[in-house]
Amino acid sequence: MLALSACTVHPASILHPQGAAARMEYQLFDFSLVVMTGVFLSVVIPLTYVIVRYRKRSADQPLPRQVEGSHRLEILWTVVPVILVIALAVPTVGDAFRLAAPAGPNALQITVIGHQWWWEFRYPGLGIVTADEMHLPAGQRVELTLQSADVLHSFWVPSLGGKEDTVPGQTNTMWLEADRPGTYPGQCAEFCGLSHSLMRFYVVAQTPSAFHTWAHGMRHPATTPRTPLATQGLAVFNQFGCGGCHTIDGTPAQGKVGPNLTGLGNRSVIVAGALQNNAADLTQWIHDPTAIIPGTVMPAFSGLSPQQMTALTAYLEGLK
Ligand code: HEC
Ligand SMILES: [Cu+2]
Repeated sequence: MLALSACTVHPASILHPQGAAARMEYQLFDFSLVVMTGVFLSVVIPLTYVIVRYRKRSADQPLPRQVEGSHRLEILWTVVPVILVIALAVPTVGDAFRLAAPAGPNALQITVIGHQWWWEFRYPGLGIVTADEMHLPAGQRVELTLQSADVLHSFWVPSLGGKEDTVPGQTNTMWLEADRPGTYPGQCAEFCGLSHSLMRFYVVAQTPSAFHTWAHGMRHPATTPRTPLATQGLAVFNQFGCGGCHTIDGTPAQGKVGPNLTGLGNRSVIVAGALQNNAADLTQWIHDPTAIIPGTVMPAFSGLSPQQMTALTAYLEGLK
């Protein structure tokens, strides 16, 4: 069973690094595993041999000759561990500095803000603000500036790099890079309240041209509804005060409590990846958010009629 459990390739695994930062960390992991396995075997094999070879064979067997102290052995088992600790420390400290170094002038800058319980991604150079899905160009270094809107969170994309905390009132940085286009799951790795375990997100690495297409779409989002149904939806959005908490660029909705909904139609997931981006899931969310994210500040809008809901979701889905 144990051997079989190693068969799946899980996308969120430090054991399958998909970028430069993750690979450095994985190589350290591999190296320590080899060293530690050597230490384990060099203790357990002689120990097992001694236990079997010198066990008490009969009740009247006398005690063996008692010996005490051996300078040679004591020097050996002091010097060997010191050498091993140095061998582990040199690459670890070196990588820690390499990972903390600035990502270079060509790095794409993204600000990551942890909220209870969702992730906000801002691209200061591109004028984009979004949530849940962090897009980046594959093969290019990305420098992350990490902040928190409320409590401690920890940003973690296992297959792309290590964890870095988002700390209230403080700014941390890290860099990461994805070798190839793909979708890499991430999650909050620091207990941050009731729905901590639901605080997920995705890193969507794209070819540079696909990334630019995405960025262009996000910078020039639809702001006016394109169908009569969506126009009704905008009225519902205003009537129920959604704009008090949500921003939609180019509209009067400028709320800052919840995720920025600009370009929402371009996303594949909503609500920290707990739901898909379609009319049915949006309806479920707007009707009863606490059923999905216990403790969320978004109130339930159970008073919407089915017609109002259809119009509202048509408006939201059309934001692309
Ligand atoms: C009191 C503030 C508040 C109000 C009012 C509010 N929301 Fe929200 N909304 C939030 C918060 C906070 C979240 C993030 C929940 C999470 O992921 O944990 C959210 C999430 C969402 C999401 C998912 C967005 C994403 O990026 O995943 C949608 C869609 C949404 N709200 C639509 C609406 C609509 C439509 C209305 C009006 C009917 C509305 N909200 C009213 C606070 C609010
Ligand atoms: Cu968190």
